[in-house]
Amino acid sequence: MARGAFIVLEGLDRSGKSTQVAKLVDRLNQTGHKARLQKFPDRTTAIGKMIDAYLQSQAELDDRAIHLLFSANRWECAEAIKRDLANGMTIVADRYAFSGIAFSAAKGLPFTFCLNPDAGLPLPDLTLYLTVPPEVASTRGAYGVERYENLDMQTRTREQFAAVAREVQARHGEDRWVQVSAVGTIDEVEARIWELVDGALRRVDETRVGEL
Ligand code: T5A
Ligand code: NA
Repeated sequence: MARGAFIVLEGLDRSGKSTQVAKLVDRLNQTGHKARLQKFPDRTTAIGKMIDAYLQSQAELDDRAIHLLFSANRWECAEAIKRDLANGMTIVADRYAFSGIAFSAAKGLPFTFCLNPDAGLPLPDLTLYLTVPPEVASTRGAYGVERYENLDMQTRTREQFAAVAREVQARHGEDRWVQVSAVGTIDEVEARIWELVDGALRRVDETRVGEL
């Protein structure tokens, strides 16, 4: 049995990740694949509840401590991801380690500190990085009340995502990280994503999932 593909959608706030992840999971299931959604942070676990409180400013945490909690939240899901992939399930993740690195580096933590805790996690077969200019993002509703939802933090995170992209492409190959314009209607963006996912599904032939 062929293993499932591990596909990640990344991008700045309001780029439409959650909208597109939901559509992609539906379309995969409608076209004969088995697929499921994996949201990061997963706010339902014990660690996820601490992250949720932090994001809603109900709790204060040291920058390094919250960085490690975001990573721990991925590690507690890693075995299930590997097991499901091996059983032929395609997993579509709404954010992953790359958000963790970019957001923490944008706060000023050293880049290598930000990378290290996620080393060894399942390696996505394809990461689609959705990009929208800030002026388009701002038409999709004002930034909300959660931590990081402000223009200054978003600008610095955008710069760090560029560094993350270079790192992933250098270590794992250019075809693992692809930038996708998220400008246009939801259907237009969906069509762009589907074409890239379709290509990636054909390339996933090896049985073993790589490591970050
Ligand atoms: N974080 C996360 C870390 O610091 N470290 C980590 O390790 C991780 C994993 C929460 C925060 O945590 C940080 C990053 C974040 O700041 P979250 O819960 O994923 O992360 O963030 P959300 O606030 O849920 O998601 P976003 O604001 O980023 O939004 P999305 O998912 O990009 O966008 P979506 O799909 O919800 O769409 C936003 C709005 O735009 C509309 C939608 O209908 C919706 O109203 N829309 C469009 N409108 C017009 N045209 C289109 N093409 C549209 N597509 C969507
Ligand atoms: Na979202």
